[in-house]
Amino acid sequence: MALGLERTFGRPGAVRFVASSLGGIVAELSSPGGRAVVALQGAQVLSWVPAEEGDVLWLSPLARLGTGQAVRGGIPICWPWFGAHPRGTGASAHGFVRAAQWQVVATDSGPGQASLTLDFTATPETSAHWPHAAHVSLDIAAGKDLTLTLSTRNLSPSPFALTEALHTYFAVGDISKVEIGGLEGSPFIDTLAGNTVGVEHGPVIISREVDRIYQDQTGDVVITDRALGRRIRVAKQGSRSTVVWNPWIDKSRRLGDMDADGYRRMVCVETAEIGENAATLQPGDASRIAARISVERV
Ligand code: TA6
Repeated sequence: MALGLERTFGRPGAVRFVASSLGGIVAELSSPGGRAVVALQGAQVLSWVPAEEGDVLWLSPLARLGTGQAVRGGIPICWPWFGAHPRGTGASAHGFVRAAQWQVVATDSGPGQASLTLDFTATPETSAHWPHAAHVSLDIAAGKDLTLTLSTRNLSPSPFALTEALHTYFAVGDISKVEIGGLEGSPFIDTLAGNTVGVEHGPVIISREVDRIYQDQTGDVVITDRALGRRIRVAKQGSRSTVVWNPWIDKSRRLGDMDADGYRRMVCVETAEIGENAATLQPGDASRIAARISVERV
C-alpha cells in the first residue's frame, strides 16, 4: 500500500509514504524548516520536529497503530463529536474517525514546507451512532510552523450538530515548569468540578489533573516551557473553544496507554468548537477550524 501511495503521491525530498514501526502506513513530510510524521489511521500527526528543535508533540511510548484504538499522543482528530456521544449511546469518546483509515487526497511541497491532504466520507453506515452523511478533510502543512485545517461539509438532507477538536498533545520538559497564557478572562467549564463554570484569571499552572473547556476564546494560546527554554504558540481560526488537559497521576494509570510519569512531559491544548460554541451545519453548509503552531526560543 505504501508503494502505491508513493507512486501516486510521493514527492522526492518532501513527501514519502512508509510502513511505520508502530504498524500501519505513515506519511513523512520533510522540508528545510522541519519534518512531520502523519499516520493514515485517524489522519493523526504523530510527530513534528522544526529545524534545530526537539519534537513539539508528545507521543506515548506505548503507542501502536492498527489496534482499532486511537493512538495516545500527537494530534488526534475528535469528530463529529467531542467527549462522550451527545446522546450517550455508549459510542467511544471523541467520535469515530480517530481510529479510521483516511484517504490521501493530495500532497504538495513549497519553498518552506511539505503538505498533505487527507479525507474521510461519513455515511449513515459508517457509524451506528451518527446517521448523517458528511465529508471531512484535514490539510497538514509542516515546515518551521505546523498548520492543520479541519474542514467539514454537511452532505445530508438534514442539519446536524458538530463538535470537533484538534486534540494536540504538546511535549514539555517538566510540567511543573510550564505555564499556559492567553486564556486570561475566558470562561471555562471545569469538567472535574461537576462542569461548574469559572473565569480564568491568570496563566494556567498544572499541579494536579486539569480538564477545562474554555469558551468564547479565539486568541493565541502560548505554552511557556522553562525546562526546554521554548515557547509554543497556537494561533487559531474558526475555533472559539480551547481545552486544557493533563491527566496527572491517577488518571494516567487508569488510561493504561501512558507511561508512569508521562503526565510530567505532556500537556494537551486543544483547538476546538465545543460546548456553547458548538456549530449546527445546515444541509450543504461547511465549517472549518485551523491551528497554526509555532515555536520560539525563550
Ligand atoms: O480533551 C480532554 C479529554 O476529553 C479528557 O476528558 C480525556 O478523556 C481526554 O480527552 C482523552 O480522551 P481519550 O478518549 O483520548 O482517552
